[in-house]
Amino acid sequence: MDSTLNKIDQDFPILDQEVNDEHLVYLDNAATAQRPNQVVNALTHFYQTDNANVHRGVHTLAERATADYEAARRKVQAFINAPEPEEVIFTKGCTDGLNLVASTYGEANIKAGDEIVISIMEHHSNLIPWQQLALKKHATLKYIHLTDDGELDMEEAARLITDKTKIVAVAHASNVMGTVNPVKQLAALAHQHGAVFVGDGAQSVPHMKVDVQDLDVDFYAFSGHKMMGPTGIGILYGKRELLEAMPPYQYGGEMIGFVHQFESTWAELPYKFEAGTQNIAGAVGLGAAVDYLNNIGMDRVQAHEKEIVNYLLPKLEALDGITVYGPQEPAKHTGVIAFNLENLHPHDVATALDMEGVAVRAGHHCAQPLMEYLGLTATARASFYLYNTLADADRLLEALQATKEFFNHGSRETK
Ligand code: C6P
Repeated sequence: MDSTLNKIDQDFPILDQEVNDEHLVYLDNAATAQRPNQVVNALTHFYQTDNANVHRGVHTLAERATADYEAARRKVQAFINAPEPEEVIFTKGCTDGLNLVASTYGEANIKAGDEIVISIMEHHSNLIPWQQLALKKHATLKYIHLTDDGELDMEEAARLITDKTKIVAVAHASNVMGTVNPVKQLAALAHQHGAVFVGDGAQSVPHMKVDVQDLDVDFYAFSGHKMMGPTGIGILYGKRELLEAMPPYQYGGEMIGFVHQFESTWAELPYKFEAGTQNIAGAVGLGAAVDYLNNIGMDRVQAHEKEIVNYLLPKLEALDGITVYGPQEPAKHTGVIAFNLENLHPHDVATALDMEGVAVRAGHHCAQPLMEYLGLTATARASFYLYNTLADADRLLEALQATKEFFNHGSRETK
Protein backbone atom coordinates (compact mmCIF):
# COMPACT_ATOMS: atom_id res chain seq x y z
CA MET A 1 0.00 0.00 0.00
CA ASP A 2 1.16 3.53 -0.88
CA SER A 3 2.47 4.51 2.56
CA THR A 4 2.53 8.28 1.91
CA LEU A 5 -1.20 8.16 1.29
CA ASN A 6 -1.72 6.69 4.75
CA LYS A 7 -0.20 9.86 6.18
CA ILE A 8 -2.85 12.20 4.77
CA ASP A 9 -5.10 11.43 7.75
CA GLN A 10 -3.85 14.57 9.46
CA ASP A 11 -5.44 16.66 6.68
CA PHE A 12 -8.89 15.36 7.69
CA PRO A 13 -9.54 16.12 11.37
CA ILE A 14 -13.15 14.97 10.99
CA LEU A 15 -11.93 11.40 10.57
CA ASP A 16 -10.20 11.48 13.92
CA GLN A 17 -13.21 10.95 16.17
CA GLU A 18 -15.07 8.27 18.05
CA VAL A 19 -18.53 7.21 16.96
CA ASN A 20 -20.38 4.92 19.34
CA ASP A 21 -17.13 4.39 21.27
CA GLU A 22 -15.28 3.21 18.18
CA HIS A 23 -12.86 5.09 15.96
CA LEU A 24 -14.83 6.35 12.97
CA VAL A 25 -14.44 4.52 9.67
CA TYR A 26 -16.07 6.71 7.03
CA LEU A 27 -17.23 4.60 4.09
CA ASP A 28 -19.91 6.87 2.64
CA ASN A 29 -17.71 8.69 0.16
CA ALA A 30 -19.98 8.11 -2.82
CA ALA A 31 -22.58 10.25 -1.03
CA THR A 32 -20.10 12.96 -0.13
CA ALA A 33 -16.37 12.99 0.58
CA GLN A 34 -14.67 14.70 3.53
CA ARG A 35 -12.78 17.98 3.03
CA PRO A 36 -9.09 18.32 3.83
CA ASN A 37 -7.82 21.31 5.82
CA GLN A 38 -6.43 22.72 2.58
CA VAL A 39 -9.96 23.15 1.18
CA VAL A 40 -11.39 24.52 4.43
CA ASN A 41 -8.45 26.95 4.67
CA ALA A 42 -8.95 28.12 1.08
CA LEU A 43 -12.58 28.96 1.92
CA THR A 44 -11.58 30.78 5.09
CA HIS A 45 -8.84 32.68 3.27
CA PHE A 46 -11.21 33.71 0.50
CA TYR A 47 -13.85 34.99 2.93
CA GLN A 48 -11.27 36.70 5.15
CA THR A 49 -9.27 38.42 2.42
CA ASP A 50 -10.80 38.47 -1.09
CA ASN A 51 -14.58 38.16 -0.81
CA ALA A 52 -16.52 40.34 -3.28
CA ASN A 53 -18.84 39.73 -6.21
CA VAL A 54 -17.13 38.76 -9.45
CA HIS A 55 -16.99 40.41 -12.88
CA ARG A 56 -19.03 43.40 -11.67
CA GLY A 57 -16.67 45.63 -9.74
CA VAL A 58 -13.52 47.58 -10.55
CA HIS A 59 -12.39 47.77 -6.94
CA THR A 60 -9.48 45.69 -5.71
CA LEU A 61 -11.46 43.03 -3.85
CA ALA A 62 -13.76 42.52 -6.84
CA GLU A 63 -10.73 42.07 -9.05
CA ARG A 64 -9.14 39.61 -6.62
CA ALA A 65 -12.35 37.62 -6.24
CA THR A 66 -12.73 37.49 -10.03
CA ALA A 67 -9.13 36.33 -10.41
CA ASP A 68 -9.70 33.59 -7.76
CA TYR A 69 -12.92 32.45 -9.45
CA GLU A 70 -11.41 32.31 -12.93
CA ALA A 71 -8.25 30.63 -11.63
CA ALA A 72 -10.47 27.88 -10.20
CA ARG A 73 -12.11 27.46 -13.61
CA ARG A 74 -8.70 27.04 -15.26
CA LYS A 75 -7.66 24.49 -12.62
CA VAL A 76 -10.72 22.41 -13.42
CA GLN A 77 -10.12 22.87 -17.16
CA ALA A 78 -6.62 21.42 -16.81
CA PHE A 79 -7.82 18.68 -14.44
CA ILE A 80 -10.26 17.25 -17.01
CA ASN A 81 -8.17 18.38 -20.00
CA ALA A 82 -10.92 20.55 -21.48
CA PRO A 83 -9.63 22.47 -24.50
CA GLU A 84 -10.77 25.91 -23.27
CA PRO A 85 -11.86 27.49 -19.96
CA GLU A 86 -15.00 28.79 -21.71
CA GLU A 87 -16.17 25.18 -21.98
CA VAL A 88 -16.11 24.77 -18.19
CA ILE A 89 -19.33 26.04 -16.63
CA PHE A 90 -19.83 26.37 -12.89
CA THR A 91 -23.08 24.77 -11.76
CA LYS A 92 -24.64 23.87 -8.41
CA GLY A 93 -23.57 20.25 -8.90
CA CYS A 94 -23.87 17.24 -11.15
CA THR A 95 -27.69 17.24 -10.99
CA ASP A 96 -27.78 20.89 -12.04
CA GLY A 97 -25.41 20.29 -14.97
CA LEU A 98 -27.43 17.35 -16.31
CA ASN A 99 -30.68 19.32 -15.97
CA LEU A 100 -29.01 22.20 -17.81
CA VAL A 101 -28.23 19.99 -20.81
CA ALA A 102 -31.70 18.41 -20.86
CA SER A 103 -33.45 21.79 -20.55
CA THR A 104 -31.39 23.63 -23.16
CA TYR A 105 -29.77 21.23 -25.64
CA GLY A 106 -32.60 18.73 -25.18
CA GLU A 107 -35.33 21.34 -25.40
CA ALA A 108 -33.84 22.77 -28.62
CA ASN A 109 -32.94 19.51 -30.37
CA ILE A 110 -35.37 16.75 -29.41
CA LYS A 111 -38.58 16.33 -31.37
CA ALA A 112 -41.37 13.75 -31.57
CA GLY A 113 -40.11 10.33 -32.70
CA ASP A 114 -36.50 10.95 -31.64
CA GLU A 115 -34.82 8.51 -29.29
CA ILE A 116 -32.79 9.04 -26.13
CA VAL A 117 -30.67 6.15 -24.88
CA ILE A 118 -29.61 5.85 -21.24
CA SER A 119 -28.70 2.88 -19.03
CA ILE A 120 -30.62 1.03 -16.35
CA MET A 121 -27.86 1.83 -13.82
CA GLU A 122 -28.37 5.61 -13.99
CA HIS A 123 -28.72 7.74 -10.90
CA HIS A 124 -32.05 9.59 -10.93
CA SER A 125 -30.15 12.78 -11.83
CA ASN A 126 -29.17 11.26 -15.19
CA LEU A 127 -32.53 9.59 -15.68
CA ILE A 128 -35.44 11.86 -14.76
CA PRO A 129 -34.27 14.84 -16.86
CA TRP A 130 -34.26 12.56 -19.98
CA GLN A 131 -37.46 10.78 -18.98
CA GLN A 132 -39.30 14.08 -18.59
CA LEU A 133 -37.80 15.52 -21.79
CA ALA A 134 -38.92 12.40 -23.70
CA LEU A 135 -42.44 12.68 -22.25
CA LYS A 136 -42.68 16.36 -23.08
CA LYS A 137 -41.39 15.98 -26.64
CA HIS A 138 -43.07 12.63 -27.44
CA ALA A 139 -39.64 11.12 -27.89
CA THR A 140 -38.75 7.54 -26.88
CA LEU A 141 -36.50 6.72 -23.93
CA LYS A 142 -34.53 3.48 -24.27
CA TYR A 143 -32.47 1.62 -21.68
CA ILE A 144 -29.25 -0.33 -22.03
CA HIS A 145 -29.43 -3.23 -19.56
CA LEU A 146 -26.73 -5.26 -17.81
CA THR A 147 -24.79 -8.44 -18.28
CA ASP A 148 -24.89 -11.02 -15.48
CA ASP A 149 -21.72 -9.46 -14.10
CA GLY A 150 -23.30 -6.02 -13.59
CA GLU A 151 -21.64 -4.48 -16.63
CA LEU A 152 -23.37 -2.60 -19.43
CA ASP A 153 -24.53 -4.90 -22.20
CA MET A 154 -22.59 -3.32 -25.04
CA GLU A 155 -24.19 -5.59 -27.64
CA GLU A 156 -27.55 -4.20 -26.62
CA ALA A 157 -26.07 -0.69 -26.68
CA ALA A 158 -24.95 -1.23 -30.29
CA ARG A 159 -28.47 -2.38 -31.21
CA LEU A 160 -30.24 0.46 -29.39
CA ILE A 161 -28.14 3.36 -30.64
CA THR A 162 -29.35 4.06 -34.19
CA ASP A 163 -29.83 7.00 -36.51
CA LYS A 164 -33.01 7.80 -34.55
CA THR A 165 -30.92 8.38 -31.42
CA LYS A 166 -30.24 12.01 -30.62
CA ILE A 167 -28.80 11.77 -27.10
CA VAL A 168 -26.92 9.00 -25.27
CA ALA A 169 -26.48 9.71 -21.54
CA VAL A 170 -24.61 7.27 -19.30
CA ALA A 171 -22.72 7.37 -16.00
CA HIS A 172 -18.97 6.90 -16.22
CA ALA A 173 -19.13 4.90 -12.96
CA SER A 174 -22.16 3.46 -11.17
CA ASN A 175 -22.93 4.90 -7.75
CA VAL A 176 -24.38 1.55 -6.69
CA MET A 177 -22.33 -1.27 -8.18
CA GLY A 178 -19.05 0.53 -8.81
CA THR A 179 -19.10 -0.56 -12.46
CA VAL A 180 -16.91 1.55 -14.74
CA ASN A 181 -18.65 2.05 -18.07
CA PRO A 182 -16.88 2.22 -21.47
CA VAL A 183 -17.70 5.88 -21.99
CA LYS A 184 -15.23 6.37 -24.83
CA GLN A 185 -16.80 3.50 -26.75
CA LEU A 186 -20.33 4.76 -26.04
CA ALA A 187 -19.45 8.29 -27.17
CA ALA A 188 -17.99 6.87 -30.40
CA LEU A 189 -21.16 4.81 -30.97
CA ALA A 190 -23.31 7.90 -30.39
CA HIS A 191 -21.19 9.93 -32.83
CA GLN A 192 -21.40 7.23 -35.53
CA HIS A 193 -25.14 7.87 -35.51
CA GLY A 194 -25.01 11.66 -35.22
CA ALA A 195 -26.06 11.71 -31.56
CA VAL A 196 -24.41 13.59 -28.69
CA PHE A 197 -22.98 11.82 -25.67
CA VAL A 198 -23.61 13.13 -22.14
CA GLY A 199 -21.39 11.66 -19.41
CA ASP A 200 -22.30 11.65 -15.73
CA GLY A 201 -18.94 11.97 -14.00
CA ALA A 202 -20.17 12.19 -10.39
CA GLN A 203 -18.50 8.92 -9.38
CA SER A 204 -15.55 9.00 -11.78
CA VAL A 205 -13.88 12.43 -11.66
CA PRO A 206 -13.07 12.13 -7.92
CA HIS A 207 -11.49 8.69 -8.37
CA MET A 208 -9.72 8.43 -11.74
CA LYS A 209 -7.99 10.50 -14.38
CA VAL A 210 -10.69 11.85 -16.68
CA ASP A 211 -9.71 13.40 -20.01
CA VAL A 212 -12.77 14.79 -21.77
CA GLN A 213 -10.88 15.14 -25.07
CA ASP A 214 -9.68 11.57 -25.03
CA LEU A 215 -13.16 10.31 -24.13
CA ASP A 216 -14.60 12.65 -26.79
CA VAL A 217 -17.70 13.32 -24.69
CA ASP A 218 -19.94 16.21 -25.78
CA PHE A 219 -21.09 17.07 -22.26
CA TYR A 220 -19.78 15.85 -18.91
CA ALA A 221 -21.16 16.80 -15.48
CA PHE A 222 -19.81 16.28 -11.97
CA SER A 223 -20.03 17.61 -8.40
CA GLY A 224 -17.43 19.32 -6.23
CA HIS A 225 -18.47 17.73 -2.95
CA LYS A 226 -17.65 14.17 -4.01
CA MET A 227 -14.07 15.23 -4.79
CA MET A 228 -13.47 16.98 -1.45
CA GLY A 229 -14.67 20.40 -2.62
CA PRO A 230 -17.59 22.29 -1.06
CA THR A 231 -21.25 21.40 -1.58
CA GLY A 232 -23.27 23.56 -3.97
CA ILE A 233 -20.61 23.73 -6.67
CA GLY A 234 -20.18 21.52 -9.71
CA ILE A 235 -19.03 21.55 -13.29
CA LEU A 236 -20.59 21.07 -16.66
CA TYR A 237 -18.10 20.61 -19.46
CA GLY A 238 -19.51 21.07 -22.96
CA LYS A 239 -17.99 21.34 -26.41
CA ARG A 240 -17.88 24.98 -27.48
CA GLU A 241 -19.90 24.63 -30.68
CA LEU A 242 -22.72 22.88 -28.80
CA LEU A 243 -22.75 25.34 -25.91
CA GLU A 244 -22.76 28.28 -28.29
CA ALA A 245 -25.76 26.97 -30.19
CA MET A 246 -27.77 26.27 -27.02
CA PRO A 247 -30.25 28.70 -25.48
CA PRO A 248 -29.51 29.94 -21.93
CA TYR A 249 -30.61 27.85 -18.95
CA GLN A 250 -31.62 30.69 -16.64
CA TYR A 251 -32.08 34.41 -17.15
CA GLY A 252 -30.83 37.27 -14.98
CA GLY A 253 -27.67 39.14 -14.12
CA GLU A 254 -24.27 38.24 -15.55
CA MET A 255 -25.57 36.15 -18.47
CA ILE A 256 -26.56 38.99 -20.79
CA GLY A 257 -24.93 40.81 -23.66
CA PHE A 258 -27.45 43.66 -23.81
CA VAL A 259 -30.96 43.97 -22.43
CA HIS A 260 -33.55 46.07 -24.24
CA GLN A 261 -37.12 46.49 -23.12
CA PHE A 262 -38.49 43.77 -25.36
CA GLU A 263 -35.48 41.65 -26.30
CA SER A 264 -32.03 40.70 -25.03
CA THR A 265 -28.77 39.21 -26.22
CA TRP A 266 -26.62 36.77 -24.28
CA ALA A 267 -23.11 36.92 -22.86
CA GLU A 268 -20.23 34.94 -24.30
CA LEU A 269 -19.36 31.50 -22.88
CA PRO A 270 -19.21 30.48 -20.13
CA TYR A 271 -21.21 33.37 -18.63
CA LYS A 272 -24.28 32.70 -20.77
CA PHE A 273 -24.85 29.71 -18.46
CA GLU A 274 -23.88 31.40 -15.17
CA ALA A 275 -26.89 33.60 -14.37
CA GLY A 276 -26.94 35.47 -11.06
CA THR A 277 -24.31 35.59 -8.35
CA GLN A 278 -22.51 32.27 -8.43
CA ASN A 279 -21.09 30.16 -5.61
CA ILE A 280 -17.79 32.05 -5.78
CA ALA A 281 -16.28 30.64 -2.59
CA GLY A 282 -17.45 27.19 -3.67
CA ALA A 283 -15.50 27.55 -6.92
CA VAL A 284 -12.42 28.63 -4.97
CA GLY A 285 -12.82 25.61 -2.65
CA LEU A 286 -13.20 23.32 -5.65
CA GLY A 287 -9.99 24.77 -7.08
CA ALA A 288 -8.26 23.89 -3.79
CA ALA A 289 -9.65 20.35 -3.98
CA VAL A 290 -8.26 20.02 -7.50
CA ASP A 291 -4.86 21.21 -6.21
CA TYR A 292 -5.04 18.63 -3.43
CA LEU A 293 -5.86 15.79 -5.84
CA ASN A 294 -3.15 16.96 -8.27
CA ASN A 295 -0.56 16.98 -5.48
CA ILE A 296 -1.30 13.34 -4.81
CA GLY A 297 -1.88 12.42 -8.46
CA MET A 298 -5.01 10.76 -9.80
CA ASP A 299 -3.09 7.64 -10.78
CA ARG A 300 -2.13 7.14 -7.15
CA VAL A 301 -5.66 7.84 -5.95
CA GLN A 302 -7.00 5.19 -8.32
CA ALA A 303 -4.24 2.68 -7.50
CA HIS A 304 -4.88 3.15 -3.77
CA GLU A 305 -8.61 2.51 -4.08
CA LYS A 306 -7.95 -0.49 -6.36
CA GLU A 307 -5.69 -1.98 -3.73
CA ILE A 308 -8.42 -1.71 -1.11
CA VAL A 309 -11.00 -3.28 -3.44
CA ASN A 310 -8.58 -6.07 -4.44
CA TYR A 311 -8.14 -6.83 -0.77
CA LEU A 312 -11.73 -6.44 0.37
CA LEU A 313 -13.91 -7.82 -2.40
CA PRO A 314 -12.82 -11.50 -2.22
CA LYS A 315 -13.04 -11.42 1.59
CA LEU A 316 -16.48 -9.83 1.45
CA GLU A 317 -17.73 -12.34 -1.11
CA ALA A 318 -16.41 -15.18 1.05
CA LEU A 319 -18.40 -13.98 4.07
CA ASP A 320 -21.27 -16.31 4.80
CA GLY A 321 -24.67 -14.80 4.01
CA ILE A 322 -23.48 -11.85 1.98
CA THR A 323 -24.55 -10.94 -1.55
CA VAL A 324 -22.39 -8.45 -3.43
CA TYR A 325 -23.92 -6.72 -6.46
CA GLY A 326 -22.06 -5.65 -9.57
CA PRO A 327 -18.81 -6.88 -11.06
CA GLN A 328 -17.26 -9.67 -8.99
CA GLU A 329 -13.83 -8.96 -10.41
CA PRO A 330 -11.98 -6.31 -8.39
CA ALA A 331 -10.33 -4.94 -11.57
CA LYS A 332 -13.72 -3.86 -12.89
CA HIS A 333 -14.71 -1.99 -9.75
CA THR A 334 -14.37 1.50 -8.35
CA GLY A 335 -14.27 1.78 -4.57
CA VAL A 336 -18.09 1.53 -4.42
CA ILE A 337 -19.46 -1.83 -3.24
CA ALA A 338 -23.16 -2.62 -2.76
CA PHE A 339 -24.19 -5.63 -0.75
CA ASN A 340 -26.89 -7.22 1.36
CA LEU A 341 -26.42 -9.38 4.42
CA GLU A 342 -28.59 -12.47 4.91
CA ASN A 343 -32.23 -11.43 4.94
CA LEU A 344 -31.57 -8.32 7.00
CA HIS A 345 -32.91 -4.99 5.85
CA PRO A 346 -30.00 -2.84 4.65
CA HIS A 347 -31.11 -0.02 6.96
CA ASP A 348 -30.71 -2.39 9.92
CA VAL A 349 -27.30 -3.43 8.59
CA ALA A 350 -26.21 0.21 8.24
CA THR A 351 -27.48 1.00 11.75
CA ALA A 352 -25.66 -2.01 13.18
CA LEU A 353 -22.45 -1.02 11.35
CA ASP A 354 -22.79 2.48 12.75
CA MET A 355 -22.88 0.92 16.23
CA GLU A 356 -19.39 -0.37 15.35
CA GLY A 357 -18.28 3.08 14.17
CA VAL A 358 -18.51 2.20 10.47
CA ALA A 359 -20.48 4.68 8.32
CA VAL A 360 -22.09 3.22 5.18
CA ARG A 361 -25.16 4.18 3.20
CA ALA A 362 -28.31 2.07 2.84
CA GLY A 363 -31.28 2.54 0.55
CA HIS A 364 -32.03 2.70 -3.15
CA HIS A 365 -29.15 5.14 -3.74
CA CYS A 366 -31.33 7.28 -6.04
CA ALA A 367 -31.34 4.45 -8.57
CA GLN A 368 -34.83 2.94 -8.22
CA PRO A 369 -35.05 1.57 -11.79
CA LEU A 370 -31.77 -0.30 -11.16
CA MET A 371 -33.13 -1.68 -7.87
CA GLU A 372 -36.30 -2.81 -9.63
CA TYR A 373 -34.24 -4.43 -12.40
CA LEU A 374 -32.14 -6.29 -9.81
CA GLY A 375 -35.30 -7.33 -7.95
CA LEU A 376 -34.30 -5.38 -4.84
CA THR A 377 -35.72 -2.52 -2.84
CA ALA A 378 -32.44 -1.46 -1.26
CA THR A 379 -28.84 -2.40 -0.53
CA ALA A 380 -26.13 -1.38 1.90
CA ARG A 381 -23.18 0.35 0.23
CA ALA A 382 -19.61 0.91 1.32
CA SER A 383 -17.63 3.47 -0.68
CA PHE A 384 -13.93 4.14 -0.25
CA TYR A 385 -11.71 7.14 -0.93
CA LEU A 386 -8.06 8.09 -0.80
CA TYR A 387 -7.91 8.45 3.01
CA ASN A 388 -9.34 4.96 3.63
CA THR A 389 -6.96 2.10 4.41
CA LEU A 390 -6.83 -1.70 4.42
CA ALA A 391 -7.45 -1.42 8.16
CA ASP A 392 -10.76 0.30 7.34
CA ALA A 393 -11.64 -2.64 5.08
CA ASP A 394 -10.87 -4.99 7.99
CA ARG A 395 -13.05 -2.91 10.30
CA LEU A 396 -15.94 -3.28 7.84
CA LEU A 397 -15.45 -7.06 7.70
CA GLU A 398 -15.29 -7.32 11.49
CA ALA A 399 -18.34 -5.09 11.89
CA LEU A 400 -20.30 -7.21 9.41
CA GLN A 401 -19.35 -10.32 11.39
CA ALA A 402 -20.47 -8.60 14.59
CA THR A 403 -23.73 -7.58 12.90
CA LYS A 404 -24.43 -11.17 11.93
CA GLU A 405 -23.76 -12.34 15.48
CA PHE A 406 -25.98 -9.61 16.86
CA PHE A 407 -28.96 -10.42 14.67
CA ASN A 408 -28.51 -14.20 14.97
CA HIS A 409 -27.72 -14.42 18.66
CA GLY A 410 -28.65 -11.04 20.11
CA SER A 411 -25.15 -10.14 21.22
CA ARG A 412 -22.23 -8.19 19.73
CA GLU A 413 -19.33 -10.53 20.28
CA THR A 414 -16.58 -8.18 19.19
CA LYS A 415 -17.27 -5.74 22.03
N1 C6P B 1 -25.03 10.28 -5.68
C1 C6P B 1 -24.95 8.83 -3.75
O1 C6P B 1 -24.96 8.61 -2.53
P1 C6P B 1 -25.38 15.68 -6.80
O2 C6P B 1 -26.41 15.28 -5.81
O3 C6P B 1 -25.92 16.63 -7.83
O4 C6P B 1 -24.11 16.12 -6.21
O5 C6P B 1 -24.98 14.31 -7.59
C2 C6P B 1 -25.98 13.57 -8.23
C3 C6P B 1 -25.43 12.28 -8.74
C4 C6P B 1 -25.41 12.07 -10.10
N2 C6P B 1 -24.89 10.96 -10.62
C5 C6P B 1 -24.36 10.00 -9.86
C6 C6P B 1 -23.76 8.78 -10.51
C7 C6P B 1 -24.36 10.15 -8.47
O6 C6P B 1 -23.82 9.21 -7.71
C8 C6P B 1 -24.93 11.31 -7.89
C9 C6P B 1 -24.99 11.47 -6.40
C10 C6P B 1 -25.02 10.26 -4.24
O7 C6P B 1 -24.87 7.91 -4.57
C11 C6P B 1 -26.18 10.98 -3.62
S1 C6P B 1 -27.74 10.27 -4.05
